[in-house]
This record gives sequence, structure tokens and C-alpha cells, in this order.
Amino acid sequence: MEQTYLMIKPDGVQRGLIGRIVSRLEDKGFKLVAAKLITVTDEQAKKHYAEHAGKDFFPNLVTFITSGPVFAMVWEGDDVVALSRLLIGKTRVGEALPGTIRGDFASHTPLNLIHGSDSPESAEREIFNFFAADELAKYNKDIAAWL
Ligand code: DAT
Ligand code: MG
Repeated sequence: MEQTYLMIKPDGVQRGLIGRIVSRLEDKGFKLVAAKLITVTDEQAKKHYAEHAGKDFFPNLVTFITSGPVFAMVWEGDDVVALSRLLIGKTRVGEALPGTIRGDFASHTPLNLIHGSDSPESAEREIFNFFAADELAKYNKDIAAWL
């Protein structure tokens, strides 16, 4: 089953949006397999955003993501990488549609509340930048047959 790394960024934690964001992911039918409130280290941040190293906004991105606690999560489901990014909405707030998390709650692009892996390969790398394998729960939900 596909897994993805989703992370409520420091702005989402500060604004008290953890519960509402998690509810949307549960409502969609994804299965939560790991979650914890952590402060991202400089090393983890640089690894997480390695694809953006060298871009003008990279230093601000690292400063922002390490500026306070984040809510790190692993979610599971069919096509969860692509479907969760649809729920999250576009990167730029001007393009994030109403009904998406960013479209409904974010008003400035860098403060866009939540990260979602962009491919199954990124997900694998990102999950293990923040979690150990034994932190991922293995369990079945009977409701899965109805989703
Ligand atoms: P996403 O978070 O939608 O996967 P991304 O991987 O392209 O987007 O960029 C990572 C984060 O960097 C994004 O959530 C916000 C920030 N960012 C991206 N492009 C930016 C830009 N042009 N100016 C400022 N911040 C930007
Ligand atoms: Mg990205």
C-alpha cells in the first residue's frame, strides 16, 4: 500500500490547525500510520528540501521549517501521494483553489501550512528522514472495504 509523508508546518501548528487538517485527511479515508510533534533540525531541513538547494528562497525555507514544532505524519492509501496533494492544493496561494487546505487556510505562499511528498520515491526518502521504521504502525481498518 502506498505511503506519503505529510507535515503540518510551523504556521499550521501555531495557528491551531492540526486537528482540522488531520480531520480532512481522515475524512478522505486515508489511514494514519505515524504522527509526532517534532522540531526539525537544520540537517533534516536541508535534506528534506535538497531539491531546492541553491534557489533564492532556500535559506528562508530552512529557517521557516526549523522555526518551531511541526506535526510530522505518515499516511497510507491507494494513490495517497497524488490524492493528498490534491487535498493540499497548489503551492502558490494565488493558485490554491477553495476547498483545498491551502486554498481555505493559507494567504501567503511560503506560509502554506502543510508539506506533501510529490512522488512515492520522495515519500520513501522523506518518511525515513523523520521516522524510524518501527515508528510506523501496521494495522487494518475494517472500514477499508467501504472506501
Ligand atoms: P510544494 O510544497 O507544493 O511541494 P515546492 O516543493 O515547489 O512546493 O516548494 C517547497 C516550498 O518552498 C513551498 O511549499 C513553499 C516554498 N516555495 C516554493 N516556491 C517558492 C517561491 N517561488 N518563493 C518562495 N517560496 C517558495
Ligand atoms: Mg515539494
